[in-house]
Amino acid sequence: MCIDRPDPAAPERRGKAQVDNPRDPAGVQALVAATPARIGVGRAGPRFKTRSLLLFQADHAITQDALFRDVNQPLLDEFGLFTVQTKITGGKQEYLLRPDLGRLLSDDAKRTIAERCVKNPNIQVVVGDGLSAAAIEANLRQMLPVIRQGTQAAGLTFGTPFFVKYARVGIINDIGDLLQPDVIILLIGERPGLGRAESMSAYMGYKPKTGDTDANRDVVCNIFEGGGTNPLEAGAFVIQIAQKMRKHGCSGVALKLASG
Ligand code: B12
Repeated sequence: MCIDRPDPAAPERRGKAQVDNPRDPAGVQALVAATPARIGVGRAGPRFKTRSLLLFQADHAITQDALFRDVNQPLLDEFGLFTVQTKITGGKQEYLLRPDLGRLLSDDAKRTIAERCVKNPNIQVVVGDGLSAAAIEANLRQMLPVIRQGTQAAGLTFGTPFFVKYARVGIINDIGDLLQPDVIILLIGERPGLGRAESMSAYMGYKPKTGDTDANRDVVCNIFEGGGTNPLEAGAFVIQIAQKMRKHGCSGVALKLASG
């Protein structure tokens, strides 16, 4: 006897209208198919249907997996990315509770980066796990080569890329202080939504340094295939932004004001 239920999160089981006896079945189905939002789910008395509840729980599990898992080491090896760590020492639990420590490089990390990386590149790419390992795994393979090629095609120098474990966006400042690049591009996993774990962001800053805030940064967000910003296009786009930053000598709000 098999007591397993089919996977409620399987693509073919999503996107089906569950309203009982709708007046316009095709209309409800078209609405449901048009969005990943949980609409047209029907109800069992005042409660969710079992199917909605199971999908909700499955999607929550996908989110937790993306958040608590480490980025696949062979992927980092494939791109020759060495790993350094922030000041987080107590695993993901501490990472979630202490964003301030995720914005600072450990002393070991500072030493390793200073030893292994080219100084003063035009473009410095850094990869960080952030809030989703799945996001890095889904997009890095496509996006990193495009950034590298785009940098070379623009006649710019490409710094030594590396991986930061337990990273927050503010880590850009410490790296800027150490390597003094023109532009840092930090590829980092976004906070996962329910069932949507593969969304990556590229946070960028011009000559970042201690004391800079998000007002000094720009972000290309929602990078994923099939509905988000395509990673190949995003790779080309971040190079355009980097060139704009270098032309105007600034980033973030100042860049908006300078470039109109
Ligand atoms: C969480 C979040 C926030 C939180 C951040 C709080 C915190 N300490 O974590 C709050 C609610 C404060 C916030 C505010 C804003 N946010 Co917000 N945010 C997000 C969200 C949902 C997740 C970000 C994430 O996972 N980051 C990765 C983790 C690892 O980073 P972190 O180091 O933990 O946290 C930093 C970043 O999240 C960063 N950040 C958050 N939003 C923004 C927006 C910009 C323009 C920048 C440069 C940085 C930034 O601030 C945190 C502290 O440094 C994204 C949605 C998405 N799809 O990414 C939107 C998103 C990034 N935010 C967005 C916007 C527009 C804003 C605001 C400008 C809104 C406003 N008009 O005030 C402000 C800017 C605040 C700022 N930091 O300067 C947009 C950016 C669109 C774009 N391409 O420019 C997004 C994509 C949402 C959206 N779809 O519109 N945000």
